Amino acid sequence: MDALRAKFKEKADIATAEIKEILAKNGNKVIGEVKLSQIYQGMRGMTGLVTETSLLDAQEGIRFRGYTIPELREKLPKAPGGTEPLPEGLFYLLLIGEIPTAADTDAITAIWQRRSHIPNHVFDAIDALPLSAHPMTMYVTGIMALQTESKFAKQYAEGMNKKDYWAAVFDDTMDLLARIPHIAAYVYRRKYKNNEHINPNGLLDWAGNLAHMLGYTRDSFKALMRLYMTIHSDHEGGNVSAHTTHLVGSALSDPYLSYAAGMNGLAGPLHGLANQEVIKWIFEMQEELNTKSPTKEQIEQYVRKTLKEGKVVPGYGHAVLRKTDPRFIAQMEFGKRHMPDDPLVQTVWNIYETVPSILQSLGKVKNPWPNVDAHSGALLVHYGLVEYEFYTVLFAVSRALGVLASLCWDRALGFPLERPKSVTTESVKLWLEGKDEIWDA
Ligand code: CMX
Repeated sequence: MDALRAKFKEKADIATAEIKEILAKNGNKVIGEVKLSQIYQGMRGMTGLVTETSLLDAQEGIRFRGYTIPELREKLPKAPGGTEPLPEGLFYLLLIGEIPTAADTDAITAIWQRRSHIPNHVFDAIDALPLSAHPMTMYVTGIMALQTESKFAKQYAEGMNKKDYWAAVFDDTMDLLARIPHIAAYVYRRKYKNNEHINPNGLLDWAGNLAHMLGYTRDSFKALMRLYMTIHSDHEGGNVSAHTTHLVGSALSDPYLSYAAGMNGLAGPLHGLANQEVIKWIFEMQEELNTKSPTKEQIEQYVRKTLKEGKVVPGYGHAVLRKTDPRFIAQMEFGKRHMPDDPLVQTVWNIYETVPSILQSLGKVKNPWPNVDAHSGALLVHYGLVEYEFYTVLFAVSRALGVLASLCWDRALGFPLERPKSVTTESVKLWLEGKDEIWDA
């Protein structure tokens, strides 16, 4: 822990000095321009924040610290005999900016095992919710109850020097990451497995242990969890979950409060909840057509019906990406390797061959291609994890790696309270008439 923290501080000090110099020389340079339409239409394409951990290219997809997903699958350390990267290594990469050694990765596994204890009141808080509550509501309730353990909140109340914010955020980050797999598994076993819980296995890696606590023992499911946790972790800074965590953290709300806020955004159907919506939509299609393997013609008709009813096709489209999401492709490759004959997985591939041309023909959808959520559920169903309302919780566990690594950077770089300017339509009208000088200034 101390070695990782020291290495992070070393990197952050170098970056702080670099940014200071960049701003001293170039702080007045103009980056892009803001159109009126962008203010009204979700700030698409408007550069407005710095996120060090990853960068999204509309054509190529995500790069984590400069590395593509195929590169990471090759370069990041793996579990003994494993084929997929360990998320611990991905976290090291996001935090430090370098590919870790196997020893670096093992050290993080050991820290997270040591710090994984969860106080009972967290489970009591989850238990206070009705079983009918959505798993994301239970999960975020667990995170909020765990906020009692925040070192940042405690040290701030005691009067912390602002130079030390980063260290307290770092400590909370490591504690939170150590604990969230157990909270996620608790939610799953409580809601779907008769409240029969499985103790953590201190010999397993972070994602392997999550698989174990969920109750799925096959090695290939553990491999899926490692891949899943790695590819869902980060997608630069503007997406709802990352941006919300960053925004709330800028008020110096501690990492527990900031992460919980971000995950409430992930729970929206246009963002992370789309992974449950995809499988729900496919199950409904199978039921309506009375077949487990609909033909491409049947899929086409069902897609057209969905659109006619004024609904979106879940798992398709993206606010930034303009081609097939490499996270979709990574999961497709996993499916081809482990379950090529699974009818549901094949249906996902048939949907992939059907939907883009239909969405393209609408003339308004900017990206007709599948995103990460189009594929993930079918892989989980293959292993028996059919309770699709739980899927966004898995996304949330993974997303913690990215948004918390970024929060460490936010405080280490001394980023201030985020507070963009907003306008009213009245003020826009005055501005258009050349009457609102204050806004121009
Ligand atoms: N099905 C039907 N219509 C779609 C569509 C889809 N999959 N994707 C976009 N459109 C529509 C939009 O609803 C919009 O229609 P209106 O003008 O009538 O309002 C129009 O096409 C233009 O939208 P866009 O600029 O292409 O997309 P946005 O940047 O506004 O939205 C997203 C992006 C992801 C919200 C949208 O594509 C969508 O709703 N997709 C389905 C939900 C989904 O899969 N979300 C998960 C995204 C990944 C993640 O965050 O996990």
